[in-house]
Formats: sequence, structure tokens, C-alpha cells
Amino acid sequence: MKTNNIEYKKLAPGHNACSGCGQLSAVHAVMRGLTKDTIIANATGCLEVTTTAYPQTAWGLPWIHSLFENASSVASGIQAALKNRGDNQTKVLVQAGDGGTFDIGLGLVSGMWERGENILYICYDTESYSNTGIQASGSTPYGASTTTTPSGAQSIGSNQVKKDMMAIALAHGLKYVAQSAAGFPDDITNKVKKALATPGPSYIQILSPCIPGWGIGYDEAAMMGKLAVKTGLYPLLEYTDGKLSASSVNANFKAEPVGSYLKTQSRFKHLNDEEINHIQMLAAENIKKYQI
Ligand SMILES: Cc1ncc(C[n+]2csc(CCOP(=O)(O)OP(=O)(O)O)c2C)c(N)n1
Repeated sequence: MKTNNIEYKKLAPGHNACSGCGQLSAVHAVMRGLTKDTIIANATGCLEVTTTAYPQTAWGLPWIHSLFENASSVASGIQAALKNRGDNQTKVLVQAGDGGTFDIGLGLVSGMWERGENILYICYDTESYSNTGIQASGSTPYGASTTTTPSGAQSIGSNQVKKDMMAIALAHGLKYVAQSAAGFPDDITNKVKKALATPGPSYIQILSPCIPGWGIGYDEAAMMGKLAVKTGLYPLLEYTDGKLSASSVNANFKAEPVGSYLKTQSRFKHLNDEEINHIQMLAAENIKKYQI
């Protein structure tokens, strides 16, 4: 059954993600870019927990659970088995959150990329460890209040700058590296198709607004993805053969002030003007860096 562009065959209704979850909307867009000849290795995290409450599963594709840290190694094993069987048709996809990607799984992700295996790795970037109660990850942006970086009289929330995972992927020589965001489903689907058409490892990072983690409304995930792009804080990017080949920071780009993005999220609501100006400066740095 295919209704309203939602690929029910690949990810069925009945999962227990939050209503309006940014990650789940991104997953639907990813599924549209896959063929049925795909095997998914999923790191634990919100996506796994909400779609596979035993004894049920929402997945209509071959899908395997893995530990938090080793989805990439599981995918490597699957890829090796396919190779051994002479199967060049079946695609292998890893799905993980930013905690599983930027932090705990990073060594194994690096090994998978180093081996040059034909695997697409997708990171749904909620900018925190959503599943276990919104702890800060290496992806948490400056100024965000999380349960391990709570804002308060002595704290602005996270005082670290988001880790540049895109640069880490590029440093491994990947031929296709892209960034997208919830709110841009066609962009996500197109990038998945391009990644799968590129031999070797590829990486797509998708900003996936988390309703409770960001303190936004059930209907605001897509809007947050759009604002992140419009402010320059999270541009849509594509690197082909290591070169920036497409960017939302193009000739038509007119940056919106970051306040429009920050003020609607309770994780940033404590920030004063000086801190907001600092984040504006981070957006300006991005705009310079990713201009095309
Ligand atoms: C080795 C290990 N440490 C901690 C956990 C607990 N744990 C399960 S999911 C999770 C958070 C996942 O965060 P992320 O990868 O960002 O995915 P999200 O839930 O945000 O989608 C944690 C800490 C675990 N399963 N294994």
C-alpha cells in the first residue's frame, strides 16, 4: 500500500515514535530512495526502540538490530556475506543517531569507511542522545540545554561547538557525502538515490528535530528543519568526489536571523542577546564556508 507518498511497505504505521517526530519523517523520505533489495543495519536509539517493540516490527525490509556502537561492523559483515554469494545487487544501509555516529560508534564507522565498503551510512542527527533522555552528544550545538548540560545561573547549556562529522567523513575520502534536514523530503530522497548510485562508502547526515529534546510542538519538526537551513546553521550540502557540488548557501540565499530558529525551541530559551549573537556569528562562519 502506498498512500500520500508514505512508503508503508518499508516502514509501516503502528510504531510508537512521538507524534510528528522529525526523525521518522526523515526516515520515510530515506525509504522512498531505496529499492526492496536493501538490508538495513540499525544502531539502537529512538529509531530502533520505537519501531521494533517485541514481538512486533514496523519494518518491511530485511532489518537487523545492532548494539549502539557497532551498526557499521554489522553492515560490513552483511556486505562481506553478499560479496561471498556474488550478490552485487543488494544494497546495505546503516541507520544510526548522532550519539551512535559522532561518539560511541565513531571508531567502527571509521574502520568501515577505511575498508572502502559499498555501504550507505545515514545519521539521523537529533543533536542529542534522544532515546535515553536528551543527554548531550558530540553533535549538540553551542547553547543547547540538555540533561547533561542543563542551563542555569552558572551555565549557558552546552558550551561546546558541534563536532564536524561531515569533515570527518570527507577526510576518509568518501566519494559522496551529503547533509539534509527534515522538512526537505525530496532533497533527502534524491541524496539517498545519488549515494546508492555512487560505488563505495557514502554518508548522509540529516537534521532530525526531536519534539521533546528540542522542546517544540508536535507540528513543528519540518518548520525547524527549514529554519535551520534558512539561517545557515544547517545548510543542505552535497560533496561529490570530495568537492562541494551543491549547497543551499547559493546565489539565491538570503539568511534569516538565527533568533527565528532559536526562540521557538525551549532548549535555547535561556539564551541572552550576547549568546544569540555568538550563534549568529557561527551561522555567518557556516555561510562563508559553504557558499557555492
Ligand atoms: C554501550 C551502550 N551505552 C549506552 C547505551 C544506552 N543507549 C541506548 S540508545 C542511547 C541513545 C542513542 O542516541 P543516538 O545515537 O543519538 O540516537 P537517538 O536516540 O537520538 O535517535 C543510549 C545512550 C547502550 N545501549 N549501549
